[in-house]
Amino acid sequence: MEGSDKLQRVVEARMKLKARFEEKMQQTPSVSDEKPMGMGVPNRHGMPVVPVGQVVTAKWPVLDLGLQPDIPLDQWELVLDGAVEHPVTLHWADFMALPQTEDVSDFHCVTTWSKLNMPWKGVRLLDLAALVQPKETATHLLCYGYDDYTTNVSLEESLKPDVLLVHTFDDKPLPREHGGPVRMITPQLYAWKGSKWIHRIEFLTSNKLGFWEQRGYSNTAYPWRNDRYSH
Ligand SMILES: Nc1nc2c(c(=O)[nH]1)N[C@H]1C(S)=C(S)[C@@H](COP(=O)(O)O)O[C@H]1N2
Ligand SMILES: [Mo]
Repeated sequence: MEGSDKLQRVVEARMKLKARFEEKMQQTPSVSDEKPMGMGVPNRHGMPVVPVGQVVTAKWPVLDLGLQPDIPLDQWELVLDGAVEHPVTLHWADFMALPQTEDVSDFHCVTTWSKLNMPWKGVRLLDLAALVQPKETATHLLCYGYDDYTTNVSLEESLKPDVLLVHTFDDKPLPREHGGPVRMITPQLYAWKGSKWIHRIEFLTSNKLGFWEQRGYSNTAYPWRNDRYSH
């Protein structure tokens, strides 16, 4: 099947990159290092700063598993379930009726490109969590895309105020190739932690690995610690 050939190639290319970085990683301080690794300060202060090993791009590359699902708005659903008090399935109008947040943030892909100052609009994960109320025992999220992608994020990271489920980029609907109608963004983590075409967020009581995490990508994925792969 064409789709699975493409997936195989994507996985192989990523695994090669991982092998390449493993040696480099041993030459750099560990993730427990206190100091952020990169130029400038971590996070945003209006300065174009970039984490170690990243190159700034003006273009916006497209990365996927060889499939770009097409979800009409009237069929779009967002399922929030798992370890929560009030599981819900949101339809488009429900989602758009939630508090809307605008933010400008950076995007760091583990394949070494960073795109800076991206203007987004969407709903804070925090606001979605507030809606469903995670149980005391909830520790992580597993996010599912319509393309069967999955990625795990710790609850504390996901609740940061710049973690959004975005529907608008640069005042226009988020293009399908970039995960529209709705994708998640995780500006303080490598971008694979943000599922494109997001369909479901499952709250977990223990960590579960997502697609790339099962293949050796980092659980934590901190760009400012060069924390690309699990070790
Ligand atoms: N559903 C889904 N989400 C995904 C991916 C994917 O293949 N499928 N790729 C991830 C990776 S590795 C990155 S860098 C970003 C890429 O987003 P972009 O294609 O809009 O640049 O989406 C992330 N989210
Ligand atoms: Mo990526």
